[in-house]
Amino acid sequence: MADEGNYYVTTPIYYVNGAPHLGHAYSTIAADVLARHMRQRGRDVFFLTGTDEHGEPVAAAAEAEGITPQELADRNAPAFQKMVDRVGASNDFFIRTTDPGHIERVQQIVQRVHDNGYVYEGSYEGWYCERCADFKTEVELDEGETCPIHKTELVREKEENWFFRLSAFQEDLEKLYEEHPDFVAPDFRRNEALAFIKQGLRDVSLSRPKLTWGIPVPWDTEQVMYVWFDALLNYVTALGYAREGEDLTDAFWPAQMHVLAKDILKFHAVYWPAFLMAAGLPVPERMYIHGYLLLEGHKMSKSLGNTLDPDEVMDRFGADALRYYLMREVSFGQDGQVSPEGFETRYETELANDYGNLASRVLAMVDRYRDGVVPEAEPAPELVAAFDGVLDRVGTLLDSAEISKALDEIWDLVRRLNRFVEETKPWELAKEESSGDSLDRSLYSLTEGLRVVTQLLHPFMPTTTDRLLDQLAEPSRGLSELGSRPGGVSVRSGDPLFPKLD
Ligand code: ME8
Repeated sequence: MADEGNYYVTTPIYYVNGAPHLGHAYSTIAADVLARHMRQRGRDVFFLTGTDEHGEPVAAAAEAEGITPQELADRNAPAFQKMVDRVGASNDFFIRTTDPGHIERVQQIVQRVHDNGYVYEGSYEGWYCERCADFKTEVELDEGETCPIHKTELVREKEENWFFRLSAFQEDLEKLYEEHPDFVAPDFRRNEALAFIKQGLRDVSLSRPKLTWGIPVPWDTEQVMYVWFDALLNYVTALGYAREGEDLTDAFWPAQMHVLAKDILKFHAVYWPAFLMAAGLPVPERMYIHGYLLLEGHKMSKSLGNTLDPDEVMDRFGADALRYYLMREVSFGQDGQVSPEGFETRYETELANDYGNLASRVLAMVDRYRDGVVPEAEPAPELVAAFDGVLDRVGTLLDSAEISKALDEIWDLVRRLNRFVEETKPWELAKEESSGDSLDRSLYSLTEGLRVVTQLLHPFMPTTTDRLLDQLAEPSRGLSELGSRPGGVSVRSGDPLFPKLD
């Protein structure tokens, strides 16, 4: 596992021109799992999320509604804050790019990039996607000059404005990728970004002359900053004013992990490190590019309706079930289908049966056969073998944000514990006085196993595991090894963790 210094993790900041949806919840939950896990390891964590409020996409949406961009932002940002809270995110700050603290710091940093000689006035003509707020290069274009992401026709735009000398960082970026193979994960995304760099970098717009909704360029206040540099800088500016009277920049920059999806790879993996270099700031350690949740192609479901609406799922099943489902169903890094049917299957077979039943059975048996007191015994060797090294394995996977792989490791142990129940059959051991030691060992091992997996699952399902750890009389939300807690502790049965579906 990586050294245990500070850990700074971010999500993209979401555009306020629409309502929060499952995709936004997904990135937020993923980053939250990492933040919570790192806190378990005793690292000092800063977790940032927020909203991207400037630029064309927001200005256009406001215009369509006949309100000002600021009004639109003020109306929609709280919906994102609510979503973030609802999914149980433990973010340390919620940045809005209209925060005066952000605006002021963006201007300072851009001025530095200018003073360092990486800005010039020029003109540019190219294919522009308004929804991406992005000039596409020839290789990025889909057939017929359409946007590869939105599939819409692009506009031929010509503008006179300020440029960022991205081309000056060609060699530095290639070197960065070579020296830090972990900079972008998964590998196929790294290769994609590197291929983009290797094809030859062209300078990019730093400002937009026609737009008024944005941060004024400090040396030319007739123009506003191109929204992407304004937005990317949130990762640095937030540290300057998130905690009143304190500047966290030295403690937390560079970030350990940016979490984002493939749609914004180029901005993060190419523009962002170059811009930081131009400002004389260190580049982030890693970024993880996850895939898209796909919702099409699923049929009506009686119980959940025909979309996987995060609010609806959370109303009925709580945030933990949604968190678990999203982290488990889609292999992190890949695109993946999600559906109400898929949710119900995982809920019943894994949450209610594999885990919920395991917890109920173990606690009920300790209650019935040992008056609720965990017996004193040594852990069974077969479980010791299964649990051996799991903290390192999960930790190493989460160091590289391999979230679904980490969850797979943990779930293998949940299933191993269920098999252990069937193998040792405590209810039969309880019939024979002479099997007392074997029963003690079985119940001790099961309680320990349940305690250890529940701690490991805590970042994924904070509320449910809090409850279960309380029932297990385990005060720590950290991580521990199987057998590290002696018997003699009183535990409590309770209601099912994941009640069966009607
Ligand atoms: O791009 N599946 O904001 P945005 C998974 N403001 N994740 C998804 C998703 C899906 N179907 N749809 C969206 C922006 N996301 C900029 C970012 S950062 C400095 C500025 C998630 O509101 C995913 O994280 O369009 C994706 O990268 C992000 O939302 C895009 O959010």
